[in-house]
Amino acid sequence: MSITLKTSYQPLTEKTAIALAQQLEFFPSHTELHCREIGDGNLNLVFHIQNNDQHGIIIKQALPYAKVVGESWPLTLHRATIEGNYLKNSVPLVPGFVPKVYHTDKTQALTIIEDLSHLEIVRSGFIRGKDFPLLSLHIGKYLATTLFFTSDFGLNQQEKKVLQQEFSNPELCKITEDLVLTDPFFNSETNNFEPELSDSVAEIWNNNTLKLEVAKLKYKFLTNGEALLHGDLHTGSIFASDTETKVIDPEFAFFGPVGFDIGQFFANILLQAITRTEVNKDVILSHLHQVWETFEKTFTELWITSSVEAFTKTEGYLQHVLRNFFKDAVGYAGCEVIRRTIGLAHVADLEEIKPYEKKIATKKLALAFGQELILQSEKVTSTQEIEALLNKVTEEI
Ligand code: SR1
Ligand code: MG
Repeated sequence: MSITLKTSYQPLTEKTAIALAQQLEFFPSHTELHCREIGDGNLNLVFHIQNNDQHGIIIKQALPYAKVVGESWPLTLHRATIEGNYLKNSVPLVPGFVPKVYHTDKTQALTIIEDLSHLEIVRSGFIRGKDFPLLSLHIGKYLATTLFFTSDFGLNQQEKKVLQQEFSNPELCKITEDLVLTDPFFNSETNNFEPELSDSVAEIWNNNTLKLEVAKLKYKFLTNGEALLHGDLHTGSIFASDTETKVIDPEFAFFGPVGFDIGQFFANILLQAITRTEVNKDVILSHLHQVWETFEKTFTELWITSSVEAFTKTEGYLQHVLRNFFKDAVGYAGCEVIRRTIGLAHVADLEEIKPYEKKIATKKLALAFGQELILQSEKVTSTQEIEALLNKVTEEI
């Protein structure tokens, strides 16, 4: 059966995805192909196409609305162009840590990348008890390299401003501004939480000191274009194995505060850590320590070897910059922990906890811990102190 592919935007089906792969000659003609729609995220279609020898590609297509809510929430297809451009920009910087991009199509909102089916989404792997021993070493290097070379420390001022225009991403930024940095702190319609959490949630909504800190973090997110961020670096945006790590889904990319990317990674490690018992918690927390250690070390090396900014030789400047990144990361991590507990988009780490009473107790812990992260972000100066804070909140609750 021959399938005609439209020239105007058309959501793919498993059949038309195969037809597209054939038309683009990813496989020799007459090869038998198998396709499955595997998208389990909130926004897009994802097709995995393989031949009988297990060689394959992944076709990602943006939908013109937010899948998690439905057609009532229209969403720009331009995010596919942002995603393709981010990956193309990152390949030369961190070739090992992002997938190869084979093809992009603006009209069809497509990004076709290498097959990653030999890897596993980190969030699912963690829930199954996997360790991913190199994950935080890889993500620390990935963060330091992508962020340094798109910041004013590693990129020429003119080039940065041009790149900043290319990565203007207002609609996707608005999602984060609302869902991460506003709605969970007010009685907003997008929030979604169990009635048993009402008292803890009311505490958040009534805490002016907390809200003032969140307001500052949101303002930084709105105004501080430090470097090109991935913009949604949670453990569902990372494929890994024992030896490999690939960061995917950079459709939220834009120039924002460095601490946001680091903080989202911190938060999603911590969201997994709080679901664990003392016995198997350390292996997860080691990712928290190692990601920052690696980030700090790699960023410092790049600062010394590859800086384009005259003031980077000024004593104390690097320490000042790193301190601000860390402080912001702790604050943004707190916002992410809270929004993944009571906001619109939840995480399986918490949702899959059984029985129900244990899920509620863990969510209460997440809310208390998220608040502490935000409130203590000025004081906390190391990941060991974050761990100590988690232990303190766990004991108190
Ligand atoms: C409506 S989108 C909800 C969430 O999914 C994405 O992965 C982002 O994390 C966003 O906040
Ligand atoms: Mg995503």
